[in-house]
Amino acid sequence: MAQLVVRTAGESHGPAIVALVEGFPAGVPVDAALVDADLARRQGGYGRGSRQQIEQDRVEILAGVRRGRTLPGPIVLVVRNRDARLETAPEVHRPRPGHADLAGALKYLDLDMRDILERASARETAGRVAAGGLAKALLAQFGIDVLAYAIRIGGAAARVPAAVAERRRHRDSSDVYAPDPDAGAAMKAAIDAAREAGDTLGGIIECVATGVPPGLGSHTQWTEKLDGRLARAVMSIQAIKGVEIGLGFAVAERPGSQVHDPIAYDPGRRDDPSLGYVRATNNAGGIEGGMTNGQPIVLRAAMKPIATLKKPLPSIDLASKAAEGASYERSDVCAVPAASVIVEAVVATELAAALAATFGGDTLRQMKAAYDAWRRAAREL
Ligand code: EPS
Repeated sequence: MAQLVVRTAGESHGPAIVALVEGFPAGVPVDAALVDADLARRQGGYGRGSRQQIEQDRVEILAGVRRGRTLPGPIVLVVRNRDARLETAPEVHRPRPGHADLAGALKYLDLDMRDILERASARETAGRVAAGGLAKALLAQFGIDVLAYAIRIGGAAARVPAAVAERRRHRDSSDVYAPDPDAGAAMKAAIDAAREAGDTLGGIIECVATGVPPGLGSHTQWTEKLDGRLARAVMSIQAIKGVEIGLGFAVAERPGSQVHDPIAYDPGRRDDPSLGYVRATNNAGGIEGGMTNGQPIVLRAAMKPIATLKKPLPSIDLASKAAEGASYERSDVCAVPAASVIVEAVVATELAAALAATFGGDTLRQMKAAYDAWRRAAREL
């Protein structure tokens, strides 16, 4: 069984963004409407720019699904670009600080940075969100749920309710995808102020995965450690500059007695994902030794402000080397809400890959049988 892997292809203004999903178990029911709902959420969120008024992202399943179920074999997902004008899009000669422009121009010895930005663009994440929709469909079969939301935009922070269902309810009625109904106004005001200043704004996204059984990932090889895999997946999202799990950077300030989560056993909770091995705190964020421990996975990502500024930062013309403002066509002011949808998708994909690796990923049926057998044995341990 091949490892579950997602690859994408496509340029921001090319004909389409494509995702190739390999190693996905056969027999998983797939609902394209649910994928489309995530694609629509990714396009939305307060602070998005005018490109999203042009695009209407929908998934087309070109291969690997029949009669609503995944087949054995690769899956191809396509999201068409409406603003497809790759051949005629103007050349870009003034690199934007913070974007891939300058590093890419020097790497590929190319004065026209159009060739770089087209693939560096966050439009690529439409493919990762589409693939994440499949991953979520697999996880749902095992009662695993992944939820991400914006907890900070610029200086405005959200309160995070204890109940995950409450977070979801608030997020789904929030323009900024925040879990706190009282935070939206301040977050939107911060975005408005940045827009008026010709500036952009970043923030922090939190992601929680519930229903995750213990033992996903592995302590045996660094490449298989789930915290490492999640960090890589999330850090690879455009504009993400930091990832933390559980307490994250705050572990540095506390002694061990205030970091590690004491272990107790409650036989009444043997049917929980924790199998009854309860923890009063979850500072580890659900991962110990590179493996899930039965507690919810908690991860946060810091997103920098978007690099394309209406009031451009100082830059140069790459050909003449003369000082000039960086290129500007149009841009989002803040894409933190959209990025929360992407974090949710890539975390779901990594968890689906770890689940398939642990319980054998040829077919859903085989995975369920292996999962049930393991659970029975674990309860009797
Ligand atoms: C992006 C630039 C903008 C964003 C784009 C990411 O596109 P354009 O140059 O066409 O205005 O809108 O994001 C998307 C198109 C998207 O769907 O997320 C960039 O340079 O990264």
